[in-house]
Amino acid sequence: MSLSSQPLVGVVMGSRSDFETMEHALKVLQELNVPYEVRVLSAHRTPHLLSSYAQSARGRGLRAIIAGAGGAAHLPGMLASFTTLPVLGVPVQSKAMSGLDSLYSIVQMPGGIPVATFAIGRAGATNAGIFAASLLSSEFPEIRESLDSYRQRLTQAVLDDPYFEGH
Ligand code: RP5
Repeated sequence: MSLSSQPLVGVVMGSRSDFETMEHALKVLQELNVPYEVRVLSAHRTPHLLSSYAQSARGRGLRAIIAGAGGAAHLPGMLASFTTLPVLGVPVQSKAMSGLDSLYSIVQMPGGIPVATFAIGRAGATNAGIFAASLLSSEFPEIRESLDSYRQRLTQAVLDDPYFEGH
């Protein structure tokens, strides 16, 4: 299928304060030519909006949802309870517990309602973006090509490093 500007991935965060982390998912989605939309939705502060967003997501053409939250991070699990789309959870690094609370909240889903859980913070947000692109890569050849060249650039950066043992 060919790409249009229609969003394929929803990037959701529990608070505007999560943006500094979640922008790394947005950056890599952009780099990989994946059309996305962004929303701030809270499991605690806007539960009704969260449910309508998740329940309408598949019908609006989304293929996956990336959800980042910190602390008592119910957002990814609650989204997953309202949709069977893949939900990719990013634990945001909290101040009180350095993100371990967020990680445990997101990763410990009961059997039956999965959330694919990524690393705490920036690496997790980046990898969630790349993983969403991987999920789309069989359906959209342009995304597969973007992923291939992204991987080649990572490899080349190592080969170009003056401390690389081949130099
Ligand atoms: C969570 O609470 C959010 O995902 C955020 O990481 C955390 C703190 O939110 P704020 O108090 O900064 O809005 O729901």
